[in-house]
Amino acid sequence: MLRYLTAGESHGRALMTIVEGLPAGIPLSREDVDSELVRRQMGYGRGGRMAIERDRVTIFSGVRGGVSLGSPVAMMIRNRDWPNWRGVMDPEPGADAGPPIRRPRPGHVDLAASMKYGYRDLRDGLERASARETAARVAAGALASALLGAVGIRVISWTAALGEIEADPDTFPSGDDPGDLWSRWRAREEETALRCPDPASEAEMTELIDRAAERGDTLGGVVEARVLGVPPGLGSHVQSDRRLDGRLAGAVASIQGIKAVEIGAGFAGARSPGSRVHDEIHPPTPGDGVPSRPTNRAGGIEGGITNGQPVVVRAHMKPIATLGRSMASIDLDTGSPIASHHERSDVCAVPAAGVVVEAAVALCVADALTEKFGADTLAEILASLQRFREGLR
Ligand code: EPS
Repeated sequence: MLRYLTAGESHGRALMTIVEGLPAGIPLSREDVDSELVRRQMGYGRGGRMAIERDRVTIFSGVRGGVSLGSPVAMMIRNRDWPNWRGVMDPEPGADAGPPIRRPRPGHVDLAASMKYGYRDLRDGLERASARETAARVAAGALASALLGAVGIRVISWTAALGEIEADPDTFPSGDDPGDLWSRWRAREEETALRCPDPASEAEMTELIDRAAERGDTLGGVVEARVLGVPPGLGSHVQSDRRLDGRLAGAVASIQGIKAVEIGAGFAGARSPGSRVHDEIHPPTPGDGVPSRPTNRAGGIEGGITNGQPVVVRAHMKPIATLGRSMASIDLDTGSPIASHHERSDVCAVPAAGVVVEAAVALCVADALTEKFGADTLAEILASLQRFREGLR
């Protein structure tokens, strides 16, 4: 129902996205997108590029007078670094692209893309594989979040671990009111260096980043995202590609650097007996047709369908593949061992990844929402959702 594409190279002229299937009638402004782009650029541990870029969107279509039209929304984010790369990245023939990169970096797309596409210059693959592309995903996700926000669903995320340092789960944002929790954490996250709710762990994490930077090394971590106010009934058990857990895992694992995705208890659940994993079912609180659950180890999804509990997704990010120092590699011209190519890069982008995970999750949940409750207008979705909730009581 709701789908999107992105285009653009990291050091090309711009990044673009087209979002198709966004219902009509959603209040939407450029500022709604820009504020998400700004959040993605924050966080200790980013490299020189973040000092250059000031991501802002231009909306070309699908929105009129601050309201979505139901038609495709086309958006563009200019790369401010482009003038520095014009010669290297110019689409026109005859440009001076400079010497080709022939020393693949372990962990990056370099080697695999050169074998698949026959690239001679590894830049032909790395430019598109770059996590710069996530700016366009975040722009697309901001539209999905506007739809979700209009029906009372909020997506939040935070840094749960960085390198070997785990934040204390007791510090994670909690509360029953999605809007209130969302705005409280939004206000708090601005004061944090790493979008981590645990100040003691965050101090250790920033120190770890400093030490990695000194060594020319990089770090990964874990992001936790929660979808609050999500109704039961999104996704389906009837076919593999309709299961919401599979769709979420696929969307999140497709983010640059993400190597594992957990739903709810995830990895820990696999190591525990069923009696300590499955969430017992208790009668609904009066006035609410949704049976209550004293725990939420399922992460809000059972059988591929939301059960009315918050959806909990954890994304595990590997360390950035571009290091400030070299690793063993080969020269693709001679096949002989040589140190890998290294470029200016980030030390750690886990805080930014959290904002990207939010976008991916929002797009997935908004897609499932329109599937169940209508895809043409916001008014239709609101009415249908209200009828569904009444039917549960
Ligand atoms: C990236 C390498 C760095 C990051 C970039 C992702 O860029 P550069 O090679 O220009 O220094 O800063 O991330 C962004 C530009 C961004 O907006 O997030 C990579 O190779 O993935």
